[in-house]
Amino acid sequence: MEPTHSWGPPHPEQLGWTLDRHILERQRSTPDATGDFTGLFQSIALAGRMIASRVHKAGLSDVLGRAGETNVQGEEVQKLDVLANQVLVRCVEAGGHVCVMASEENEDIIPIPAHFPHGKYVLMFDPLDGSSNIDVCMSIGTIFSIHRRTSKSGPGTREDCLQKGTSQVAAGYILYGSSTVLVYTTGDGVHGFTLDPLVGEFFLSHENIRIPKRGSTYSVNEGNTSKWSPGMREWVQWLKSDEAPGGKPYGLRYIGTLVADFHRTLLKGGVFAYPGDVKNPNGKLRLLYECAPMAFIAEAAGGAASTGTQRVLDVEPETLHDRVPLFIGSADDVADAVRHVS
Ligand code: AHM
Ligand code: MG
Repeated sequence: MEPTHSWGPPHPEQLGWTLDRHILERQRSTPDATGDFTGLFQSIALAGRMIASRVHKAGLSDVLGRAGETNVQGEEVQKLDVLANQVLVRCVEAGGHVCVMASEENEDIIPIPAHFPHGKYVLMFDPLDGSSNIDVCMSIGTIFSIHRRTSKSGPGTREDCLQKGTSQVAAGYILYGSSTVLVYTTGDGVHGFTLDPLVGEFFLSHENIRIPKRGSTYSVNEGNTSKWSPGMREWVQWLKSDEAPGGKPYGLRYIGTLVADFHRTLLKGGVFAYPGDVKNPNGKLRLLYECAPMAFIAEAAGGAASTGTQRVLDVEPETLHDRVPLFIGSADDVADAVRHVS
């Protein structure tokens, strides 16, 4: 049975539409599918459920606070960052679906131990996005990006990871918010699933998400205004004026967790920006673990993602931890941003 409507209370017959079933239907309709993608996805969803369970009782177990290290980005690592990273690696490495992984938290690639088979996919992730929000019970998330390997066989390489966003075969995120929601795309349709924590399954809740062509909110850390370029300042000033599209100022919404800010933008429209500034010309967000996967989702939902001068999906990564400025969301709002900042 095809699901009959977009999100809202599920039709009783849709109740059996789990994430597993959705991915399996896809596998059956893909000639030559081996089940590897399905297996990989099941491992990611398992990791998501495990992380969600830790996140939702974080205050009760000893997982809040700092781990006492800084990561490759020079940022303080939180205990939950470490835990989420380990959970993802352990859930995926043994499946035989991937040949290599890379994480925002690890300086170099994460090899698959030699005693496990090496598969045809490459998995990259930000295990816990929005770290600064962990200790204050705000929404946080996991972002993932899947490519096919470019090397022939054996252990995967750094080059397998350094692929443009356009080569992604799938991307998604898991938002640990008031509900846990997994959103993914394989490039043709964006679908959202909500975790029923008692059943322990993700159920289809947001079918074929389309981002509105234009929104009425902007999402940016405006505390950085003094470091912005004149074009960036002009754009935000314009959005806050009666000259803004719609004839009235846009509203400001900023959580400080990309997954949460992007999820709202995806469902309601508008624009999220993390621009470059005088100190950090490429901004803060990482191409491989944050910008490219979100750009893949945005475009598949009819939206857009730009660095201000280039389509995010066309950026060639040079290193595992490259950063790029990000303007993402409704197509018309992103076009306005690019007009001002480029
Ligand atoms: P993280 O992956 O270490 O948590 O950092 C990325 C986060 C994004 O989720 C968010 O959009 C951004 O950092 C917020 O940064 P700022 O606090 O500078 O506004
Ligand atoms: Mg992040």
